[in-house]
Amino acid sequence: MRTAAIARALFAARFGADPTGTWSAPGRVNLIGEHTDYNDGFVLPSAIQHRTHVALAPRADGVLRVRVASTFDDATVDVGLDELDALFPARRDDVPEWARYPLGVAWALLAASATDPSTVTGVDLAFASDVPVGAGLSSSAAIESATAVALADAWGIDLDRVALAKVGRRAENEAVGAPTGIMDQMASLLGRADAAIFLDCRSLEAQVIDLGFAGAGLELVVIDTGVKHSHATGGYGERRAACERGAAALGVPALRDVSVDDLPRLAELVDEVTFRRVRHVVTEDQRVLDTVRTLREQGPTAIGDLLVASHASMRDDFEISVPELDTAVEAALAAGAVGARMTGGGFGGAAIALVAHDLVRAVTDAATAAFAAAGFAAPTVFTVTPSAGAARD
Ligand code: GAF
Repeated sequence: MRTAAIARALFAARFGADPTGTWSAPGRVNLIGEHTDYNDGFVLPSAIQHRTHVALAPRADGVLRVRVASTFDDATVDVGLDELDALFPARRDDVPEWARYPLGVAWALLAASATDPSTVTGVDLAFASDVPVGAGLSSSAAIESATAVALADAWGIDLDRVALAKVGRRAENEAVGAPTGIMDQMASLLGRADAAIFLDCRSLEAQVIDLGFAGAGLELVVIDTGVKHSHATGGYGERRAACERGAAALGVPALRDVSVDDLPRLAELVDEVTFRRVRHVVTEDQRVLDTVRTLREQGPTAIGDLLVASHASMRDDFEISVPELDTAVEAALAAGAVGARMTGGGFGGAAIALVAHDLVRAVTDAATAAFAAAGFAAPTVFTVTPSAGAARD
Protein backbone atom coordinates (compact mmCIF):
# COMPACT_ATOMS: atom_id res chain seq x y z
CA MET A 1 0.00 0.00 0.00
CA ARG A 2 1.33 3.45 -0.80
CA THR A 3 2.20 5.62 2.17
CA ALA A 4 -0.69 8.08 1.71
CA ALA A 5 -3.12 5.14 1.70
CA ILE A 6 -1.51 3.81 4.88
CA ALA A 7 -2.07 7.20 6.55
CA ARG A 8 -5.72 7.19 5.43
CA ALA A 9 -6.24 3.62 6.65
CA LEU A 10 -4.64 4.45 10.00
CA PHE A 11 -6.89 7.49 10.30
CA ALA A 12 -9.99 5.38 9.68
CA ALA A 13 -8.86 2.69 12.12
CA ARG A 14 -7.99 5.08 14.97
CA PHE A 15 -10.66 7.73 14.52
CA GLY A 16 -13.54 5.78 12.92
CA ALA A 17 -14.06 8.21 10.02
CA ASP A 18 -12.49 9.27 6.73
CA PRO A 19 -9.98 12.14 6.58
CA THR A 20 -10.78 15.20 4.47
CA GLY A 21 -7.42 14.90 2.75
CA THR A 22 -3.78 13.97 2.95
CA TRP A 23 -0.75 16.25 2.86
CA SER A 24 2.88 15.21 2.61
CA ALA A 25 6.43 16.48 2.96
CA PRO A 26 9.75 14.92 1.95
CA GLY A 27 12.95 14.04 3.72
CA ARG A 28 16.16 15.51 2.30
CA VAL A 29 19.74 14.81 1.46
CA ASN A 30 22.24 17.59 1.84
CA LEU A 31 24.59 17.76 -1.14
CA ILE A 32 27.02 19.99 0.73
CA GLY A 33 27.06 22.58 3.54
CA GLU A 34 27.03 20.74 6.87
CA HIS A 35 26.67 22.52 10.24
CA THR A 36 26.72 25.81 8.39
CA ASP A 37 22.99 26.59 8.77
CA TYR A 38 23.05 27.62 12.44
CA ASN A 39 26.18 29.66 11.67
CA ASP A 40 24.15 31.85 9.26
CA GLY A 41 26.00 30.23 6.35
CA PHE A 42 25.17 28.39 3.10
CA VAL A 43 23.65 24.98 2.40
CA LEU A 44 22.66 23.02 -0.71
CA PRO A 45 20.08 20.33 0.15
CA SER A 46 17.60 18.50 -2.08
CA ALA A 47 14.24 17.09 -1.06
CA ILE A 48 13.99 13.35 -1.84
CA GLN A 49 11.21 11.05 -2.96
CA HIS A 50 10.67 9.57 0.51
CA ARG A 51 7.78 11.37 2.20
CA THR A 52 5.75 11.59 5.39
CA HIS A 53 2.02 11.71 4.72
CA VAL A 54 -0.58 12.99 7.14
CA ALA A 55 -4.30 12.33 6.88
CA LEU A 56 -6.34 15.05 8.55
CA ALA A 57 -9.93 15.95 9.35
CA PRO A 58 -11.45 18.64 11.53
CA ARG A 59 -13.08 17.03 14.54
CA ALA A 60 -16.79 16.55 14.07
CA ASP A 61 -17.57 16.87 17.80
CA GLY A 62 -16.53 20.52 18.08
CA VAL A 63 -13.98 19.63 20.77
CA LEU A 64 -10.91 21.89 20.62
CA ARG A 65 -8.34 19.16 20.87
CA VAL A 66 -5.63 17.87 18.57
CA ARG A 67 -5.36 14.10 18.36
CA VAL A 68 -2.36 12.49 16.68
CA ALA A 69 -1.76 8.89 15.69
CA SER A 70 1.10 7.37 13.73
CA THR A 71 2.47 4.12 12.46
CA PHE A 72 5.48 4.77 14.74
CA ASP A 73 3.51 4.01 17.90
CA ASP A 74 0.33 2.32 19.10
CA ALA A 75 -0.66 5.26 21.31
CA THR A 76 -3.04 7.98 20.16
CA VAL A 77 -2.14 11.27 21.84
CA ASP A 78 -4.91 13.74 22.57
CA VAL A 79 -4.18 17.28 23.81
CA GLY A 80 -6.43 20.33 24.27
CA LEU A 81 -5.48 23.24 21.99
CA ASP A 82 -5.48 25.48 25.05
CA GLU A 83 -3.01 23.11 26.80
CA LEU A 84 -0.27 23.44 24.17
CA ASP A 85 1.22 26.59 25.70
CA ALA A 86 1.66 24.87 29.05
CA LEU A 87 3.07 21.74 27.43
CA PHE A 88 5.84 23.35 25.38
CA PRO A 89 8.60 23.62 26.17
CA ALA A 90 8.27 23.11 29.96
CA ARG A 91 6.35 19.82 30.06
CA ARG A 92 7.35 18.28 26.74
CA ASP A 93 8.43 15.09 28.51
CA ASP A 94 4.74 14.42 29.23
CA VAL A 95 4.13 13.44 25.59
CA PRO A 96 5.70 10.51 23.70
CA GLU A 97 8.75 11.64 21.76
CA TRP A 98 7.31 11.21 18.25
CA ALA A 99 4.18 13.22 19.19
CA ARG A 100 6.30 16.24 20.21
CA TYR A 101 6.94 16.89 16.51
CA PRO A 102 3.32 17.35 15.31
CA LEU A 103 2.04 18.79 18.58
CA GLY A 104 5.04 21.13 18.70
CA VAL A 105 4.19 22.32 15.20
CA ALA A 106 0.54 22.92 16.22
CA TRP A 107 1.81 25.00 19.15
CA ALA A 108 4.40 26.96 17.13
CA LEU A 109 1.99 27.53 14.22
CA LEU A 110 -0.69 29.05 16.44
CA ALA A 111 1.96 31.27 18.07
CA ALA A 112 3.59 32.36 14.79
CA SER A 113 0.25 33.36 13.32
CA ALA A 114 -1.01 34.93 16.58
CA THR A 115 -4.04 32.64 16.33
CA ASP A 116 -6.21 32.28 19.41
CA PRO A 117 -6.63 28.49 19.89
CA SER A 118 -10.29 28.99 20.77
CA THR A 119 -10.97 30.25 17.22
CA VAL A 120 -9.79 27.17 15.26
CA THR A 121 -11.29 23.69 14.94
CA GLY A 122 -10.08 20.61 16.77
CA VAL A 123 -8.25 18.25 14.40
CA ASP A 124 -7.38 14.60 14.07
CA LEU A 125 -4.12 13.67 12.34
CA ALA A 126 -2.72 10.28 11.32
CA PHE A 127 0.85 9.91 10.04
CA ALA A 128 2.65 7.35 7.91
CA SER A 129 6.14 7.74 6.48
CA ASP A 130 8.62 6.04 4.22
CA VAL A 131 11.49 8.38 5.23
CA PRO A 132 14.08 6.18 6.97
CA VAL A 133 14.27 7.23 10.65
CA GLY A 134 17.66 8.07 12.18
CA ALA A 135 19.39 7.87 8.80
CA GLY A 136 20.29 11.55 8.55
CA LEU A 137 17.57 12.06 5.92
CA SER A 138 15.44 14.40 8.03
CA SER A 139 12.51 12.26 8.97
CA SER A 140 11.91 14.92 11.63
CA ALA A 141 11.63 17.81 9.15
CA ALA A 142 9.31 15.66 7.02
CA ILE A 143 6.83 15.18 9.87
CA GLU A 144 7.12 18.86 10.89
CA SER A 145 6.61 20.19 7.38
CA ALA A 146 3.73 17.83 6.59
CA THR A 147 2.03 18.91 9.81
CA ALA A 148 2.67 22.59 9.11
CA VAL A 149 1.12 22.59 5.62
CA ALA A 150 -1.81 20.41 6.72
CA LEU A 151 -2.68 22.50 9.79
CA ALA A 152 -2.16 25.80 7.96
CA ASP A 153 -4.74 24.64 5.38
CA ALA A 154 -7.14 23.25 7.98
CA TRP A 155 -6.97 26.39 10.10
CA GLY A 156 -6.87 28.90 7.23
CA ILE A 157 -3.49 30.25 8.38
CA ASP A 158 -1.76 32.14 5.60
CA LEU A 159 1.98 31.94 6.29
CA ASP A 160 4.59 31.67 3.55
CA ARG A 161 6.97 28.72 3.29
CA VAL A 162 9.81 30.47 5.10
CA ALA A 163 7.50 31.24 8.02
CA LEU A 164 6.36 27.59 8.04
CA ALA A 165 10.00 26.47 8.07
CA LYS A 166 10.58 28.65 11.13
CA VAL A 167 7.55 27.03 12.76
CA GLY A 168 9.07 23.59 12.12
CA ARG A 169 12.45 24.66 13.46
CA ARG A 170 10.86 26.10 16.61
CA ALA A 171 9.01 22.84 17.18
CA GLU A 172 12.25 20.90 16.82
CA ASN A 173 14.26 23.29 19.02
CA GLU A 174 11.74 23.84 21.80
CA ALA A 175 9.16 21.04 21.71
CA VAL A 176 11.65 18.27 20.88
CA GLY A 177 14.76 19.90 22.39
CA ALA A 178 17.17 19.48 19.44
CA PRO A 179 19.18 22.69 18.84
CA THR A 180 19.11 22.34 15.05
CA GLY A 181 19.21 24.96 12.29
CA ILE A 182 16.67 25.66 9.55
CA MET A 183 18.12 23.74 6.60
CA ASP A 184 15.98 20.64 6.82
CA GLN A 185 12.62 22.40 7.09
CA MET A 186 13.52 24.74 4.21
CA ALA A 187 14.53 21.78 2.03
CA SER A 188 11.35 19.88 2.87
CA LEU A 189 9.10 22.88 2.17
CA LEU A 190 10.89 24.36 -0.87
CA GLY A 191 12.25 21.27 -2.66
CA ARG A 192 11.96 20.99 -6.45
CA ALA A 193 12.26 18.02 -8.81
CA ASP A 194 15.77 17.57 -10.25
CA ALA A 195 17.09 20.52 -8.26
CA ALA A 196 18.81 21.55 -5.05
CA ILE A 197 17.96 24.55 -2.87
CA PHE A 198 20.87 26.97 -2.43
CA LEU A 199 19.97 28.64 0.81
CA ASP A 200 21.53 31.63 2.49
CA CYS A 201 20.69 30.81 6.11
CA ARG A 202 21.09 34.44 7.19
CA SER A 203 18.73 36.13 4.72
CA LEU A 204 16.76 32.90 4.13
CA GLU A 205 16.89 33.70 0.44
CA ALA A 206 16.58 30.44 -1.52
CA GLN A 207 17.63 29.79 -5.11
CA VAL A 208 16.67 26.69 -7.08
CA ILE A 209 19.81 25.14 -8.61
CA ASP A 210 19.31 22.67 -11.46
CA LEU A 211 21.35 19.56 -10.81
CA GLY A 212 21.21 17.85 -14.19
CA PHE A 213 22.14 14.47 -12.69
CA ALA A 214 20.05 12.47 -15.17
CA GLY A 215 21.42 14.36 -18.19
CA ALA A 216 24.96 13.66 -16.98
CA GLY A 217 24.16 9.96 -16.44
CA LEU A 218 24.59 10.28 -12.68
CA GLU A 219 22.68 8.80 -9.77
CA LEU A 220 22.67 10.00 -6.18
CA VAL A 221 23.24 6.94 -4.01
CA VAL A 222 22.50 6.86 -0.28
CA ILE A 223 24.45 4.43 1.90
CA ASP A 224 22.55 4.22 5.18
CA THR A 225 24.99 2.89 7.77
CA GLY A 226 22.20 1.91 10.17
CA VAL A 227 24.06 3.75 12.96
CA LYS A 228 21.28 5.74 14.67
CA HIS A 229 21.88 9.27 15.89
CA SER A 230 19.88 11.91 17.73
CA HIS A 231 20.45 15.65 17.62
CA ALA A 232 18.70 16.15 20.96
CA THR A 233 21.64 14.61 22.78
CA GLY A 234 25.34 15.42 23.13
CA GLY A 235 27.50 15.94 20.09
CA TYR A 236 25.34 18.21 17.95
CA GLY A 237 24.87 20.78 20.73
CA GLU A 238 28.57 20.63 21.64
CA ARG A 239 29.54 21.43 18.05
CA ARG A 240 27.12 24.31 18.00
CA ALA A 241 28.56 25.67 21.26
CA ALA A 242 32.12 25.48 19.82
CA CYS A 243 31.00 27.52 16.81
CA GLU A 244 29.47 30.14 19.10
CA ARG A 245 32.73 30.30 21.10
CA GLY A 246 34.69 30.86 17.89
CA ALA A 247 32.38 33.66 16.72
CA ALA A 248 32.52 35.31 20.14
CA ALA A 249 36.34 35.15 20.18
CA LEU A 250 36.43 36.97 16.85
CA GLY A 251 33.74 39.43 17.93
CA VAL A 252 31.35 38.58 15.06
CA PRO A 253 27.65 37.64 15.23
CA ALA A 254 28.15 34.28 13.48
CA LEU A 255 30.82 32.26 11.67
CA ARG A 256 29.28 33.41 8.40
CA ASP A 257 31.21 36.61 9.05
CA VAL A 258 34.58 34.81 9.21
CA SER A 259 36.68 34.19 6.11
CA VAL A 260 39.52 31.77 5.51
CA ASP A 261 41.90 34.74 5.85
CA ASP A 262 40.73 35.28 9.46
CA LEU A 263 41.76 31.78 10.55
CA PRO A 264 45.40 32.56 11.49
CA ARG A 265 44.15 35.28 13.86
CA LEU A 266 41.62 32.89 15.39
CA ALA A 267 44.36 30.35 16.08
CA GLU A 268 45.81 32.82 18.59
CA LEU A 269 42.47 33.30 20.36
CA VAL A 270 40.96 29.85 20.92
CA ASP A 271 42.03 26.33 21.82
CA GLU A 272 43.03 23.91 19.10
CA VAL A 273 39.74 21.97 19.08
CA THR A 274 37.60 25.12 18.78
CA PHE A 275 39.91 26.28 15.99
CA ARG A 276 39.30 23.11 13.99
CA ARG A 277 35.53 23.32 14.52
CA VAL A 278 35.56 26.84 13.14
CA ARG A 279 37.85 25.91 10.27
CA HIS A 280 35.34 23.27 9.18
CA VAL A 281 32.47 25.75 9.08
CA VAL A 282 34.42 28.50 7.34
CA THR A 283 35.86 26.21 4.67
CA GLU A 284 32.51 24.41 4.25
CA ASP A 285 30.74 27.69 3.50
CA GLN A 286 33.31 28.31 0.78
CA ARG A 287 32.81 24.78 -0.59
CA VAL A 288 29.06 25.40 -0.90
CA LEU A 289 29.70 28.56 -2.92
CA ASP A 290 32.27 26.69 -5.04
CA THR A 291 29.84 23.80 -5.60
CA VAL A 292 27.07 26.11 -6.81
CA ARG A 293 29.48 27.87 -9.17
CA THR A 294 30.86 24.55 -10.44
CA LEU A 295 27.38 23.14 -11.03
CA ARG A 296 26.48 26.20 -13.07
CA GLU A 297 29.71 26.39 -15.06
CA GLN A 298 30.79 22.78 -15.48
CA GLY A 299 27.92 20.53 -14.40
CA PRO A 300 27.60 17.84 -11.74
CA THR A 301 30.47 15.58 -12.79
CA ALA A 302 32.88 18.36 -11.69
CA ILE A 303 31.75 18.63 -8.02
CA GLY A 304 33.30 15.36 -6.81
CA ASP A 305 36.44 16.84 -5.22
CA LEU A 306 34.35 19.34 -3.24
CA LEU A 307 32.22 16.52 -1.81
CA VAL A 308 35.34 14.58 -0.84
CA ALA A 309 36.94 17.64 0.79
CA SER A 310 33.72 18.25 2.74
CA HIS A 311 33.82 14.73 4.12
CA ALA A 312 37.48 15.05 5.14
CA SER A 313 36.69 18.30 6.95
CA MET A 314 33.81 16.70 8.88
CA ARG A 315 35.94 13.67 9.71
CA ASP A 316 39.12 15.50 10.78
CA ASP A 317 38.12 19.03 11.86
CA PHE A 318 34.49 18.81 12.98
CA GLU A 319 34.83 15.17 14.10
CA ILE A 320 31.25 14.14 13.44
CA SER A 321 31.90 11.13 11.23
CA VAL A 322 31.92 7.54 12.47
CA PRO A 323 33.95 4.58 11.10
CA GLU A 324 30.91 3.26 9.21
CA LEU A 325 30.50 6.59 7.36
CA ASP A 326 34.21 6.74 6.50
CA THR A 327 34.05 3.16 5.24
CA ALA A 328 31.02 3.97 3.07
CA VAL A 329 32.73 7.00 1.54
CA GLU A 330 36.02 5.20 0.92
CA ALA A 331 34.31 2.17 -0.62
CA ALA A 332 32.16 4.32 -2.91
CA LEU A 333 35.17 6.32 -4.12
CA ALA A 334 37.26 3.17 -4.64
CA ALA A 335 34.42 1.73 -6.76
CA GLY A 336 34.44 4.78 -9.01
CA ALA A 337 32.02 7.30 -7.46
CA VAL A 338 32.50 10.88 -8.71
CA GLY A 339 32.39 12.06 -5.10
CA ALA A 340 31.05 10.97 -1.71
CA ARG A 341 30.50 12.40 1.76
CA MET A 342 28.47 11.86 4.89
CA THR A 343 25.22 13.86 4.84
CA GLY A 344 23.28 15.48 7.69
CA GLY A 345 24.26 16.15 11.27
CA GLY A 346 26.62 13.18 11.69
CA PHE A 347 27.36 10.71 14.52
CA GLY A 348 25.69 8.06 12.37
CA GLY A 349 23.15 8.16 9.55
CA ALA A 350 23.99 8.04 5.88
CA ALA A 351 26.61 8.89 3.30
CA ILE A 352 25.82 10.04 -0.23
CA ALA A 353 27.75 9.16 -3.35
CA LEU A 354 27.43 10.68 -6.80
CA VAL A 355 27.77 7.73 -9.14
CA ALA A 356 27.64 7.09 -12.89
CA HIS A 357 24.48 5.12 -13.65
CA ASP A 358 26.49 2.07 -14.78
CA LEU A 359 28.48 1.95 -11.54
CA VAL A 360 25.59 1.95 -9.04
CA ARG A 361 25.73 -1.84 -8.70
CA ALA A 362 29.52 -1.78 -8.20
CA VAL A 363 29.27 0.94 -5.53
CA THR A 364 26.50 -0.94 -3.74
CA ASP A 365 28.49 -4.17 -3.76
CA ALA A 366 31.70 -2.40 -2.70
CA ALA A 367 30.00 -0.71 0.29
CA THR A 368 28.34 -3.96 1.33
CA ALA A 369 31.63 -5.89 1.05
CA ALA A 370 33.60 -3.22 2.94
CA PHE A 371 31.06 -3.24 5.79
CA ALA A 372 31.24 -7.02 6.01
CA ALA A 373 35.05 -6.95 6.02
CA ALA A 374 35.03 -4.36 8.84
CA GLY A 375 32.54 -6.41 10.88
CA PHE A 376 29.77 -3.78 10.53
CA ALA A 377 26.11 -4.69 10.02
CA ALA A 378 25.15 -4.52 6.33
CA PRO A 379 24.31 -1.01 5.08
CA THR A 380 21.09 -0.20 3.21
CA VAL A 381 21.94 1.25 -0.19
CA PHE A 382 19.42 2.99 -2.46
CA THR A 383 19.21 5.84 -4.96
CA VAL A 384 17.35 9.08 -4.27
CA THR A 385 15.75 11.49 -6.68
CA PRO A 386 15.69 15.24 -6.02
CA SER A 387 11.96 15.85 -5.57
CA ALA A 388 9.22 18.37 -4.89
CA GLY A 389 8.57 19.85 -1.45
CA ALA A 390 5.57 19.71 0.87
CA ALA A 391 2.08 19.87 -0.65
CA ARG A 392 -1.47 18.65 -0.35
CA ASP A 393 -1.49 15.20 -2.06
C1 GAF B 1 20.78 18.37 11.13
C2 GAF B 1 20.11 19.67 11.52
F1 GAF B 1 18.77 19.48 11.71
C3 GAF B 1 20.31 20.75 10.47
O1 GAF B 1 19.78 21.96 10.93
C4 GAF B 1 21.81 20.91 10.12
O2 GAF B 1 22.48 21.60 11.13
C5 GAF B 1 22.43 19.54 9.87
O3 GAF B 1 22.17 18.62 10.91
C6 GAF B 1 23.93 19.64 9.69
O4 GAF B 1 24.22 20.33 8.53
O5 GAF B 1 20.19 17.82 10.00
